[in-house]
Amino acid sequence: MASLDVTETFHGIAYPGHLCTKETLQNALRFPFQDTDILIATYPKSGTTWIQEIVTLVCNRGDPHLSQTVENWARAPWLEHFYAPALLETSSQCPRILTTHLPYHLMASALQGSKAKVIYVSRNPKDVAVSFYHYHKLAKFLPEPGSFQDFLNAFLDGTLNFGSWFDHVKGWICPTVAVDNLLHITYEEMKLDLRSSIERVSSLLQCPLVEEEMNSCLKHCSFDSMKNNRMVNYTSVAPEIMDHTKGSFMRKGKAGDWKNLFTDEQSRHFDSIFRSRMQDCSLNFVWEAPTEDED
Ligand code: PPS
Repeated sequence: MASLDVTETFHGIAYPGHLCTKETLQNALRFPFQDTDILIATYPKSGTTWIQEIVTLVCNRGDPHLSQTVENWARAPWLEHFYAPALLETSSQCPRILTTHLPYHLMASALQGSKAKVIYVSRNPKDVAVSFYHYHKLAKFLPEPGSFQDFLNAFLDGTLNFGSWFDHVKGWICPTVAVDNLLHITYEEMKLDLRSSIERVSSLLQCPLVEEEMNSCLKHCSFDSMKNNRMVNYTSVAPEIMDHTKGSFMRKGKAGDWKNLFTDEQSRHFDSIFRSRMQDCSLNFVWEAPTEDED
């Protein structure tokens, strides 16, 4: 494990050297998928931990034992992180739940011809930027974020760790070669109607749930449950790695929180870059919080 201030640059994208090396990133590109695998792909702060929890619960028919006893990164490891191969070698979990923040174009050849099921979660990018900004203050393996204005410029330029949000979303949603078995779900859909989002996941995974199992999934993947679950809230991470005095990983869990940080000018500038970068992609994002969720 490298020191916290190392950045690894791989195919033009920066990654935290604390978690990834060129070798671990290269290995992820050649990952031998099994047909039963489930791959969660996200740009950071888009709902990764939430979908990891949903998938874990659906695969276990609502039984929270695994999600309350094994940390998310151990039961749904990031393929590009240094610890993944050792974990997967000793795991008997079936199906395997895997996670990646890598862009589609880097994962394409490993996925080609595979029957693995892929779940891509996206979130409106203004909320992603705000969540990521706060996370940079907490996570000691990411660079200091500077002012929000500086951070936002870097987000829009695609120079942050994990690269450009625009390229990531467009790559996975409009891939050059169609990915079989890909479910695209948004953070806002999960906020608005968690039950039907879980139904879509259970249908992709061919794991139909009876009412009691569904209710258990709903209960255990609610924001309040997850905020209090040490297996997903990262409170067990050492303070040298995450400075818990600077904030919580499970911060607000809201849609539309960007309105509390963006100025009108920042929002207008963001909209114009968004329009130009996304003109070749017909995705519609939900930018406003549902009424009951407003601050
Ligand atoms: S990471 O670091 O990429 O794995 O982060 P990720 O899990 O993708 O994103 C963290 C944000 O997701 C919010 N979150 C939730 N929101 C609503 N309901 C549930 N159950 C939930 N679980 C996680 C979390 O609070 C982070 O968003 P912000 O806006 O910072 O609160």
